[in-house]
Amino acid sequence: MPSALRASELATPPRAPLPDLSRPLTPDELEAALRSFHGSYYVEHPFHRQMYEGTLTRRQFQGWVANRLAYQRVVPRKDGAILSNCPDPDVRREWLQRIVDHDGTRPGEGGIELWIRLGVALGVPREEMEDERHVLPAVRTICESYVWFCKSKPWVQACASSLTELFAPRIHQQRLESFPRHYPWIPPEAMDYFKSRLVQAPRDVKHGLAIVQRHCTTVESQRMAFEALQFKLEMLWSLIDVIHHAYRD
Ligand code: AHQ
Repeated sequence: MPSALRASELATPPRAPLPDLSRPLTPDELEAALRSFHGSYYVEHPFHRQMYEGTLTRRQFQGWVANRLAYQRVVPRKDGAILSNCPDPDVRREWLQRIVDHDGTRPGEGGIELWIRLGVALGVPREEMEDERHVLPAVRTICESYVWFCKSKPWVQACASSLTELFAPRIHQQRLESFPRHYPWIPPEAMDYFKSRLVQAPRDVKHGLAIVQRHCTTVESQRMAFEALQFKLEMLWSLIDVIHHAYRD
């Protein structure tokens, strides 16, 4: 008799059945199978639903932006881990751009700076963004797990974990549309980060997908690519779940 046990809210992302791997998938089938995980992307989380439906409070926005900086700051570190494990100079040359996108080429530039400016636009003082005083221990642990994953797994699996960005344009577009509509107190310059990702994410996905399609040609390597994507989907879900529960009114 199954128990009546269930978490108090949508605590687990909707899960699609794993793709059928009775034989290796062709590159196009592999892309379609990776895209079939879209239902588990954290855009479906109640916190993000509240965000684009217009019911998020300033405090929730500020808790979110301050904590999400911890994620933005681990991105170039996990990309550095991938570079350290990747033997292919062509891949390294292209993957390197991701670090420049986040760190810029000098202080005061790059995506992490744009995220800090988003925080200031949402009302969190720059000093409180930069010193991470509001970052929850669980958020920091979850973000570090992404770095450890990319340090410890084969580089192609680490590349596969970045393919949650197959689904990211939708979440950035939703913010660009919903913020002006529901949150007139948010200044337009706050959108700069999302606009930058609408350009960078599709470019990164094209590169990451090509790597996975080129290297994952067996049932086992394709299964590991799905497991890498599943890990990252659950990592992002955990991240927003902790923020959601920490800042509920
Ligand atoms: O701002 C984001 C970003 O720079 C990245 C890098 C990429 C990766 O390599 O894992 N993933 C990612 C994501 C960013 N923003 C998230 C958001 O919700 O704003 C989405 C996230 C992703 O989907 O992985």
